[in-house]
Amino acid sequence: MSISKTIRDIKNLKIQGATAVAREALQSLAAFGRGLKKDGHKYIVEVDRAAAKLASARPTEPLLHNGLNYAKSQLRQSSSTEATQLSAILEKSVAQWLELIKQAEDIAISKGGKLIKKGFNVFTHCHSSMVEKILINTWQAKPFEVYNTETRPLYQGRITATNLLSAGLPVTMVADSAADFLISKHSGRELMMNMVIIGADSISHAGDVYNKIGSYGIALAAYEAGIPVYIAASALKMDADDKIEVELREEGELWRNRPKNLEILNFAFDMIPAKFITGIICEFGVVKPGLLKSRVKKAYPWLLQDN
Ligand code: RUB
Repeated sequence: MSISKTIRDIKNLKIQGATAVAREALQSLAAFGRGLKKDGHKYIVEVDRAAAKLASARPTEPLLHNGLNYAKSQLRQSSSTEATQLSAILEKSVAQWLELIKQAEDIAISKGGKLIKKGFNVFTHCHSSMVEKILINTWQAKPFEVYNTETRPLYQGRITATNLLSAGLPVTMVADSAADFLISKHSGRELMMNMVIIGADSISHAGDVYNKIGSYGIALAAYEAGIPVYIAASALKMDADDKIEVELREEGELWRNRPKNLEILNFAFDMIPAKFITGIICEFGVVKPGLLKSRVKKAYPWLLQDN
């Protein structure tokens, strides 16, 4: 896919979720590199330019930003100057990044599955491919119930519900505004959630997690009710600069024909403080949020170079 089409699809959420965004963007960078007929420095400058455009398509996505930086650094380290050789390096670095994501997913599926017990009520929010994979892969062996949110304003919860239902899992949906009450003890014994499991877009060095707007309230309600909150996400989502910028999206997503002069703040994401998080399910197993940075430093020393 061309860079501009990929950016369009990412911006309008045809491609959604941190992993899909990173995957598609990196693949389109590799395709762009294949078609580039410039040698040496000019090749690198063009790739940098395309990577910058892809990075700005969604500002709250370190899996994308770190992947682009990885591919750019591999190009810079090479002594090759011919376009065909540079293209092969770019292609290889993208393949390596995608393989790291895949390995993280495989481990998370197995480690995350162990946390779910037969008969559990599991609560999730938005649509995370990582969470979806964990739930689907675990359910056959030990059936449980899933509760999820519709996820306003763009209803990504419907993607989760549809995909889980097609895989045979029972799903009950609530409005976003009902999530905190459902999770609280006041919704009654039968509706007690056993765990919350949600994805992540970005992880700070202290282990705070940025995810779809609404995640903070859900985690707060779970913390108050003593329900464990797990985040399923590759550690490659750690924000290298630790300066995450929360994406503000177009006002019309919230109200297309809104009254004139109405100000709308359409936050795409919010932040769950590390203290509400029981564990991050990732390629290192289930890790306490405060300990993730040291694991990242060891496994991916290039990711946090100056930090
Ligand atoms: C999606 C979202 C997901 C994370 C993780 O938001 O918040 O929970 O991106 O997804 P949006 P994954 O729909 O705005 O992209 O586990 O697939 O990486």
